[in-house]
Amino acid sequence: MRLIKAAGLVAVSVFATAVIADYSEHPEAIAFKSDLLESGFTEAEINTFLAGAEKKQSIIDAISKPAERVLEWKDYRKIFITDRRIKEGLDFMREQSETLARAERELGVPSEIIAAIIGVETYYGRITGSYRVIDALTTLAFDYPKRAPFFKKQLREYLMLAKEQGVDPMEPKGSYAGAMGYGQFMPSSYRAYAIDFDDDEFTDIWNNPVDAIGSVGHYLKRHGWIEGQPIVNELSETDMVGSEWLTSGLKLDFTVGELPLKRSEIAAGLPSDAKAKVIELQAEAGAKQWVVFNNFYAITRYNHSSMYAMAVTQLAEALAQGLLEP
Ligand SMILES: [Ca+2]
Repeated sequence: MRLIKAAGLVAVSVFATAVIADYSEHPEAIAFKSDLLESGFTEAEINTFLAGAEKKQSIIDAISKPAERVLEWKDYRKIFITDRRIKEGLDFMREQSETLARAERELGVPSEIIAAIIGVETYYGRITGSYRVIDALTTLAFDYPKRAPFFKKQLREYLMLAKEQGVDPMEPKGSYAGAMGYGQFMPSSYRAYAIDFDDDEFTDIWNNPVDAIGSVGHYLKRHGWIEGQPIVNELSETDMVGSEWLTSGLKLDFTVGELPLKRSEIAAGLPSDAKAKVIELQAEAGAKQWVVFNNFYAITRYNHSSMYAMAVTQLAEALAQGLLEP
């Protein structure tokens, strides 16, 4: 009798584990399901998506430790500003020169900035992520409470995107956070900002570099990129400002006129009411400062990090320079 009871308990606990592993039965998924029903999915569809999704501990481990939070600039920079990334970027820019030129003309964002973003994100589309997007988004929506509201929204957007595009949601792959394609767009950004840049009536930033280039340019334009304006200017040691001017966060807290800039060239011809701030990062030789402008802020809308925007800017400079060389 005892043995049978014990065996029964074991069976129950195995069953309970199995239930939690299936996202269609996960307690967190119940409210989510009713949201999706309102977005036009059937209960059977939703259950199929969620039951087919797998929880991945490696995703939770990865998101708990993004590079921006643990590295200093001198080490972060070494990941992105490399001979290889510059060389592959020049190849990409030559292959896609027509599309990049058209994006620059129509969207006002320089070719090398678009290329640099795609280069930093995915090595120009070569490494776009190996997790199934459905696994990444369900794991983070239901088993990572800290960001659950954000990832529930992204999961909903993803399923809507797949439906709109006629794509099986169990197929696409992406980063551990569910970012997809050349430019690593999250599902909500895909739906809001990706564009069909080759006019084949399918917006494909997963596999189509033309749509990806147009979409990255469009994203920056919609996030306030101003054509022809500078991004950043490095301050020499004698131009550096006092620490009281180093505000936290990414928002441009000052105007060019308010900052104690010692030479007018530092603001690169911007009007005195143009927004700006000074950031300080740890370079090889110690602390370094840069004054950053509107277009730097626009790049941080892609990834909320000064180091990210600085890496994109410096990679873009290296690419522009490389194109001039024979
Ligand atoms: Ca297209």
